Amino acid sequence: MDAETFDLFRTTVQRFVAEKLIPAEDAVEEADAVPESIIQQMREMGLFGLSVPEEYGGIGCTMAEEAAIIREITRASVVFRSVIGTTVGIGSQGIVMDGTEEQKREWLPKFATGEAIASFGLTEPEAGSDAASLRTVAVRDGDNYRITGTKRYITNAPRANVFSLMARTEPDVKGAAGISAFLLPADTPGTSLGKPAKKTGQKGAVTTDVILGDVVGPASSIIGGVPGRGFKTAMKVLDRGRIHIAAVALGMCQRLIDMSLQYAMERKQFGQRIADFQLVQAMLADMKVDMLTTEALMQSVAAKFDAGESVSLECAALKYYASEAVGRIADRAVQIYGGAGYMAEYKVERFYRDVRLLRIYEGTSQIQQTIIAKQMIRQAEAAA
Ligand code: COS
Repeated sequence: MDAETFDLFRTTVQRFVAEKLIPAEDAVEEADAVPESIIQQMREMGLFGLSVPEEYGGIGCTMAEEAAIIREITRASVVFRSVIGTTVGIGSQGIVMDGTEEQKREWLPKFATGEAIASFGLTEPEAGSDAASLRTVAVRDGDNYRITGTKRYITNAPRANVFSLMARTEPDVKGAAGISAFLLPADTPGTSLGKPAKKTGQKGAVTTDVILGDVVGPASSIIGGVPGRGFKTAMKVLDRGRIHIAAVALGMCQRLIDMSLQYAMERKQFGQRIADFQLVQAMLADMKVDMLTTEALMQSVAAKFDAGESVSLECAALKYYASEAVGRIADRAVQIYGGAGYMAEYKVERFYRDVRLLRIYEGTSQIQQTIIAKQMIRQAEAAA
């Protein structure tokens, strides 16, 4: 996309966020659901197809462009992003990165229009951070596999038309090497959903278990057609997803800073606006520094990703920093608002709860730390 077209697209998204999404935030929170009319508008704007290459009908954004658009969307409640999040990110990217041409042609055009929604199934009741210990099994039966297991906390499961899900095809192989990634249509007999999870925040984002009771999937539905490569596909998808999550954090950083600054400039105590007190200024300044640092890191990591460099360490560092930064910013926003910051009608308490998840999903901060440190050690060993 040339710069002018991209700017036009970004401006359209900004307008949509200001005119449609932000005004709908309270109703979404109240109903615990995003209205179908908004989802339809997102389809019409092409937002489900941000990351689908143009040859398959998508917008074909670079990572830097995707991050820029996601930042705009998450100036509204992060729940709206969640509607498109798994289709733009972790649900579809396994196919883009490792899928066969046939798999790409089958699914990507449908993701691009939002006709099909993709969801990602890695986590299980007994396999969270230790993803390679997953227990869902896929047993070969002629040209098919019979898949049995439970996938946990699956975002967009009730909306999904297809799951990119990881299962163990080699029962005797422990760990990562025995895992394959399947493309399983959500209406495959034997597939059912658990109850919607009651969450701390992000009301309107839907998350349930996906229960697989002897589900039959063809061997041709393995991503890339070769068993045993699913864990690596999942890890590559998560590397990229971590840049996306940092963009989610950046949008919310901006929103919370804008709200806090405005409130501090309006609210008066001791005869003057609280923005003129240096202890409040310290909080505003720290918020800004956190955001600027995240922005700079984002720019460098997204550029390296787009240049095809190996950036697992950098993706982990960015996700770690961005999600912790937005947590600190949300905490300071509540503090600047004072008593009002604890009250639902002022919204910052809601955003404070919403962004808490960013430090957990797509790899906890502690997992990011271990990825960074392990790679540092590996690089030092290789150089020795
Ligand atoms: N890209 C490509 N390949 C990767 C990779 C990456 N980013 N990370 C690991 N791999 C490969 C390794 O190279 C290794 O392959 P070989 O055996 O051929 O060398 C294989 O995958 C296993 O890697 P490793 O031994 O590092 O795996 P671990 O079991 O130690 O786990 C972590 C690695 C902790 C990084 C992984 O389990 C993880 O990311 N956990 C968090 C899961 C998560 O984010 N869950 C969120 C759910 S989705 S919302």
